[in-house]
Amino acid sequence: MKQIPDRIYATPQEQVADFVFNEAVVRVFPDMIKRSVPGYPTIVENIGVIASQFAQPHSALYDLGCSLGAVSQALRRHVQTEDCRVVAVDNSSAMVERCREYLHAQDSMFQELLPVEVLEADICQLDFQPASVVALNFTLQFIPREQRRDLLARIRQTLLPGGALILSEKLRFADSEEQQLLTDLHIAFKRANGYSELEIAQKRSAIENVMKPDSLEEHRERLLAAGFSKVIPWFQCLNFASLIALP
Ligand code: GEK
Repeated sequence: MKQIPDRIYATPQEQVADFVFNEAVVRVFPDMIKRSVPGYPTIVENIGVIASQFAQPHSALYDLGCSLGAVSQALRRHVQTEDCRVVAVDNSSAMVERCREYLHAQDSMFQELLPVEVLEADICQLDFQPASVVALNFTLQFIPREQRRDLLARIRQTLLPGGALILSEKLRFADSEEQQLLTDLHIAFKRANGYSELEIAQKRSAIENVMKPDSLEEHRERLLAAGFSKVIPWFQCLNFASLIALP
């Protein structure tokens, strides 16, 4: 599938509005996330691989903040556990509409995929069904900080024994030198992927009120406080990381 290049911030904007997951973003999202998040394709594919180790028969696999369903597709490529189903959730109607189309296209290309449903909903208001795998792939950072612990506690309660939460996030660092170095390296990554200084600066001011990263220590403490027993980092590339949290 040909990807439309992300040019959203390529021309100067008088006032850069807060970032929203609207139709304009949906159109360029696959290109945007691949050129902005170091390690994204590796993380997505391996969420499928990891999920295949934790999936339990007769359970749900959640993809929370699914965007266009990249994680749902990876889950369906890798998990073959009996009677599992994928539940993909996003609160952007533009994302949900396109996600349904993409998953439908996957259905028409492959046989015997896990069933999937795509819900347009706020993940903070969701009634969870018993689940063996929950993926929050770069979504928690968009949830208001004061709601994060409660959401994680509800995910913990919905997880079956032997299941897992897979949590990927942009990280911030308490040490200012480390924070500066990794921020500079992330900017270098974006530059190397063809983003101009103007695009990098405008995207940064669009996203800074909307996306609030935490440190690895904050994630670990919050996950333990929410009832998880163990937190295992399995991937980091620059200031982006992914963790497995066990119930
Ligand atoms: C991927 N996981 O491609 N309820 C539901 N969805 C939400 C909420 C909420 N309260 N808040 C934000 N979102 C995807 C990438 S993108 C990350 C996830 C990024 C959704 C929002 O609409 C968006 O689609 C997604 O979370 C975050 O693996 O763009 O950096």
